[in-house]
Amino acid sequence: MSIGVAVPAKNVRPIMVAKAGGFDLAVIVPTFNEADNVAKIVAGLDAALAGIRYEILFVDDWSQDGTAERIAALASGRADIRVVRRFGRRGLSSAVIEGMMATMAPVVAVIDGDGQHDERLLPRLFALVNGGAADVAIGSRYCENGSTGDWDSFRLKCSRAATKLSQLVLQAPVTDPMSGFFAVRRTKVEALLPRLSGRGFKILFDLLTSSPQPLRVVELPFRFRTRVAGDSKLGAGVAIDYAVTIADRLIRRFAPPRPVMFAAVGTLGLGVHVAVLRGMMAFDGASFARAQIMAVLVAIAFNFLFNNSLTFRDRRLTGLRMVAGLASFYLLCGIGALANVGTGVVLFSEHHRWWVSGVAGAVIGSVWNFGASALVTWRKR
Ligand SMILES: Nc1nc2c(ncn2[C@@H]2O[C@H](COP(=O)(O)OP(=O)(O)OP(=O)(O)O)[C@@H](O)[C@H]2O)c(=O)[nH]1
Ligand SMILES: [Mg+2]
Repeated sequence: MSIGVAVPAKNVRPIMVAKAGGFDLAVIVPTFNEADNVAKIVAGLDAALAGIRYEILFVDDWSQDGTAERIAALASGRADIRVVRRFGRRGLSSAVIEGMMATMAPVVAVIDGDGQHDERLLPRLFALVNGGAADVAIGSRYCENGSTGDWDSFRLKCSRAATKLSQLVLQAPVTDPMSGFFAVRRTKVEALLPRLSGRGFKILFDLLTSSPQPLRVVELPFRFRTRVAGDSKLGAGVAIDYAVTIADRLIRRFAPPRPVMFAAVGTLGLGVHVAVLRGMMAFDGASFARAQIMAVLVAIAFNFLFNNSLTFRDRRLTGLRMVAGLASFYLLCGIGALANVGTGVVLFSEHHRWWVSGVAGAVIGSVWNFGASALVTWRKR
């Protein structure tokens, strides 16, 4: 297994030990319970990639069927096979991203660990990216001469529907945006990293829809093989994750600018405020003061949650940071309310026009809330 130094073993090919990290291509192989498949994958890649300086990087999510042990045996005495093992983690997309970031090779490719992708296509995918003809080169099941192989009609229909749906958010037509078989320049992925969702199964789709400029894509056909050993990890969760990703991208694309979104959330928050106030007074018999205090607290929390998920989704707070963020948002909105009342009172004492004073106070308060929360609660990190 590679530790970054030359290993003088019999079966090490000389080209691989010339320089630690001197690979032109890293083939990322995500695995989860693929023990009976990994040897074939390595043999297939070795045969297909002769003449290219490549390393094979497995990312295994703590498989319990001995996958990592089999990989270790294959890697023994070879500097060009490594495994990244993740404990307590699952997720194909995140596994692939972490694999890509664990190599210094300028071009990274992804191939399934169950033998369904035709590794003989890899040299051409590599050449397209390495030579600069494409940002991403995809092995496609749906372009001319491509094939999904022996899928039953239900799976075919689901895959076709998902592919059609994806066109809603793709910037340029791609026949197989859900392919798990592609090559890409590593620095491209690095640049897109902060924008990737990293969720779910479809890392290629994530990459294509995260780029502000359309990526230059070339697709080459291949025939999807039937899984021989091991079990499929496709399930209902994958479909749900996919739907969430599409919704996420639609919101990202059509979301109005931040201040407009903040104002829209604030307007909804006003509705929540009135509903809580009315509810507490009508059903709980609370005094106006108590109901108003409760309504303010709930409305601020509502605004915080929605702004966190929508307005500042790119700086979204989670876990403990979310709790601290809510506290700071309460504080800032409190100051905003004082600014609101203060402005109103001063204007009213000068002009005696109640509605001008009221609206001016509200505008000042809202502008403060937006500006201060952008700088403090959802500050750039
Ligand atoms: N590291 C890691 N790998 C995963 C995970 N889920 C799936 N994989 C691997 O990703 C590849 C694709 O998963 P598959 O279950 O084969 O998905 P598929 O090819 O779309 O479906 P089938 O045609 O039914 O095999 C395989 O090599 C899996 O072992 C995961 O959570 N973590
Ligand atoms: Mg598979």
